Amino acid sequence: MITVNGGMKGEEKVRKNLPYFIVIAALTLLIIGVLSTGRESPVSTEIEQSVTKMGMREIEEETSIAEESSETTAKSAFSLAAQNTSVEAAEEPAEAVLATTTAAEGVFNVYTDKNAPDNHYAPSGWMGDFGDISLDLESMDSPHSGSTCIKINYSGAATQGAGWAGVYWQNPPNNWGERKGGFDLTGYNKLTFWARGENGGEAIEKFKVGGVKGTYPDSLEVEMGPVELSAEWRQYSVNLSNQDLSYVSGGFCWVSPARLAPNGITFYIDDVRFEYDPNLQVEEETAESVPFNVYAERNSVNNHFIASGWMGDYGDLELDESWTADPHSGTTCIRIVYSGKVSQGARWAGMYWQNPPNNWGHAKDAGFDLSAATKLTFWARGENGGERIEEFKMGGISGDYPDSDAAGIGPVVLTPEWKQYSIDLAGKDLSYIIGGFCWATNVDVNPEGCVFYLDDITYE
Ligand SMILES: [Ca+2]
Ligand SMILES: [Ca+2]
Repeated sequence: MITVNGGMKGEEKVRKNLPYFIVIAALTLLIIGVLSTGRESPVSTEIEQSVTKMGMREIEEETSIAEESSETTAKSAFSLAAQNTSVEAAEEPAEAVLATTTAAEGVFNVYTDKNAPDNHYAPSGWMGDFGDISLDLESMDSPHSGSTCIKINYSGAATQGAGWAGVYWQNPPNNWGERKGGFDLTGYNKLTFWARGENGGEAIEKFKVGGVKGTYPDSLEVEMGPVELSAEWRQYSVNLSNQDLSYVSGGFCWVSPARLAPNGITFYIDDVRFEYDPNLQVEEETAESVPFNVYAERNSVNNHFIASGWMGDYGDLELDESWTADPHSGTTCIRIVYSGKVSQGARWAGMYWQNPPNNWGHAKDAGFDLSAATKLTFWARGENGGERIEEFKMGGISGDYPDSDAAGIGPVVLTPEWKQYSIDLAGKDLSYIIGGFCWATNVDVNPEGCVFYLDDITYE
């Protein structure tokens, strides 16, 4: 399981505030539209129309927007679904819809095309740095099907300070589990979607089905990722076999951290739908294949652990994971400065690469099964040579959900040239690894501190 780097504690708050933000934004747009042009808002995405319909009924009645708005939204299936929900008729219609689509074509659409009559969810759930997101539901830029696809730009600018962003496709729109909604999708066993990046190489940390909490929580939460998109359309699949699909209000979701979009990314999505595949097997929890990187390059989607666990005199440490001078591979390596100033009085310092970030053993179902690995290799060099690292290790984090084992080497005296080191993992239980890599040293063997570099930290 991959978890978004940082900011997750703020997710609930942002979620709760977000609908009001969208309502206010939609109201503003509508008023501006009415005042300036005498017509409805020029921004005519379905999300805003749906919000208008659901959240601004009083205002609609007071102004004369209502007729135009309902005429427009009547074309959108999820607005109809939202109206159904608002009269507490959620479950029966959902089952009826399921039966119809199963018999007719075996698919249940989240999105196929702008104004398609069977789009069942609205991309209304903007999360995290929602100001970093722009979303075009009717992009005509080489859609995979029909005349339109969804175009998403994520600037990665961390406008709200969360450091991540994402969008849920919800039913009814803006429902974070406070209201009954969604669909009983029992009988479907996978979600498929088509995606492409503007240039290729865009990384999305995860796509999800379900996972909305609240009073009426989704009956499942399944994640897939990370995904590195290609410039050509490609179909992706989320295996839902053996999952409880009896209540799905969050039909589809993408979430990604800003660190994977340092210069912003633009990507496209089309033909998101639930399907039944009679040949699909239940997905076993399988070990990761090797090589498996802890770190290879800055912002790489293949970096699987985060250097979040600073220990001892953490105030003595500086970390730069984008160091461009003389990397071992690619264009970047890691530079670590240990000042040896004993800022916290510990006289030692160290750093864990964790999954998810800051996981000291409290996170359930975290980390990776690295049973396929027989060694952990990494490249290191010292600024001057002679820097002494007391221990390089993996695993060893305790807690309620601890690492399944630990292994290490040391002390290691670094050379000024890159040199590869290896930690033997033969015979180790690597079935649950949350602390992917670690180093530690102390001021007694580095009285003036030290500067050293790491690159290509890899399970093999
Ligand atoms: Ca389409
Ligand atoms: Ca590198």
